Amino acid sequence: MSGMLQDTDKTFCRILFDVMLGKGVRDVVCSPGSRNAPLLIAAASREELHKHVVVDERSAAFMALGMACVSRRPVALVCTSGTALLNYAPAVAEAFYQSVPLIVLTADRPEQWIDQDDSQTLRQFEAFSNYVKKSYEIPSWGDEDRELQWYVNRIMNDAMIEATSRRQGPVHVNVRLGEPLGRKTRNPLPSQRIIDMLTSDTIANREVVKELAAEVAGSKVMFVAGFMPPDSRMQRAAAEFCRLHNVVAMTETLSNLHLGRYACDIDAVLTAFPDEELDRMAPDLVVSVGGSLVSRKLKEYLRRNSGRCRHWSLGWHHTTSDCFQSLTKRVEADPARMLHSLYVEAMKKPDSSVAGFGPLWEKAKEQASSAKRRYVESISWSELKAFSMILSKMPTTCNLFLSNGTSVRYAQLLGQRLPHASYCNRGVSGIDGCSSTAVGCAKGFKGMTVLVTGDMSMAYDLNSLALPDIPSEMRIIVMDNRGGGIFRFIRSTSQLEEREEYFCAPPVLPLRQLAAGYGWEYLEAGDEKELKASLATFFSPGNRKILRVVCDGESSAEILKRYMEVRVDKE
Ligand SMILES: Cc1ncc(C[n+]2csc(CCOP(=O)(O)OP(=O)(O)O)c2C)c(N)n1
Ligand SMILES: [Mg+2]
Repeated sequence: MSGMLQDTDKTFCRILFDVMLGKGVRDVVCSPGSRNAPLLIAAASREELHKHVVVDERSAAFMALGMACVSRRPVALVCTSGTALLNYAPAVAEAFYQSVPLIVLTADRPEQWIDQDDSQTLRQFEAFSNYVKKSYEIPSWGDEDRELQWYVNRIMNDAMIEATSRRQGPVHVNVRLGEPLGRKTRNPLPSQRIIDMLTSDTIANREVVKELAAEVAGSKVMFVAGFMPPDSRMQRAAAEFCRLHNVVAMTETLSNLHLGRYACDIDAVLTAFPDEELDRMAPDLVVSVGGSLVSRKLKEYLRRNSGRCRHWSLGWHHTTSDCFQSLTKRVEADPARMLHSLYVEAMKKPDSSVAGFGPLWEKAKEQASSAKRRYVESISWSELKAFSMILSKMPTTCNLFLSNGTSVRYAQLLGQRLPHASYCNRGVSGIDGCSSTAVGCAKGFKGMTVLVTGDMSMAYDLNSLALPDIPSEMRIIVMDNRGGGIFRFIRSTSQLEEREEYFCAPPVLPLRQLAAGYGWEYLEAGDEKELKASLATFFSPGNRKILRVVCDGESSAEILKRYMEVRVDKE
């Protein structure tokens, strides 16, 4: 998108301007200064932009306001550091209350130079926080770093979406810039990704939906579902959408979607084949619903293939959430209705060139699942074994509450037989209140609620046992592997000599005594035979029960690692 003129060598500034152009900005009101030199050069080198140079920032901002009022397009403002930006304040406040989109770009010094008696610096970040829809900050370092370039692209897209969506208004982007400021380049910059925002109003237009559905029909689609409460409308919509031959479903346990043979065992299939083979099977369109994902493998896979893939996120988000680094559409509308509409239209025009995509994954999934199943059947006493026994015996009428650590991951590996509903505190994934949240869930459900938790999480939230009126239909299974077992598994900590003392940190957990004190029946199992015997009565109605399952943490982590290494044999 950068024109033929020489551009600033500050890549971040070039990205900011290219995203603004892609999002429809045509006018920039520029005020002179040195700190903002890269921003002024970027504006000057873009022929598509009309530049208006105004020295007095107060008038500049009011003039921009007037232009945006009449053109109904966002207008950008560029000024230098220091008091310059404070002169924007009256017009920014007026724009906020008139709901006019102004894109306020202010140049700033690198963070380490703020409040250091260097000239023309003041605390700029969030200077307009009461009068803008959102404040952003661009760092002064990492101009060549691809991840930071993705970040700048994403936040500028978000800034433009904020300014122009729902009730419109000004946004503030504070751009930190280090010296040298006036250097230029002729190196081309790849064209910038533009993220579209579609609201219920946009998709009320049938032509828009038809166009989107045509794109779905012609693409290799991966449907990805993160955590969601159970919802029968969503269940129906997802089930029909995933019947399209060009769609593969990656639905996590916590999505509460039950798609039977249409769903993949996510971690099984993504660990059963070499990366190159999986990359050859990569989708070109990801359609996602729900919250954050448990599966690190799936996130890594989609990020690795982000260059060749578009991502449409359906549902309501508080910001531009670009987990797979390939977001191209935020569809802020009822996701079940959207999926249904896409299905109905896509069904009418199936595209044979992508019809093999679903079956390709289905075959891979079957091969992977059976290889992993054979492995699980072969293993000795371990957490993986214990989980497979527990989940196969748990009545499907139960609500399952999982704690963070490995519990939520094991359930996903082995969750083919899904319970009535599955929950976990995955909003921010803390181990602090899992048991208390599970008690709350039990209070809201007439049937049985089963909490499966780790020993550290249980020890953390012992107060949960003292909560009032815990229903008798509550069950707690504590997987006792002597502390944070996840740290014996994950790459970053598993090999550290500090691991056991500083990370796993086995807790003191006198569960038998606590159970007696708080009026719970107590069971304990340390091998397959004992677990089988405990499970025979554990899920029967009656008293509240706690089952402690004792496994060796180290060998369990090894067995889990080996599960991840089981590959599908070449035919
Ligand atoms: C409040 C809080 N503190 C720390 C963490 C980091 N953390 C994640 S998992 C974990 C260990 C959990 O151990 P446990 O409950 O025994 O489960 P396991 O890993 O053994 O399955 C810790 C400390 C966190 N998620 N939340
Ligand atoms: Mg543990």
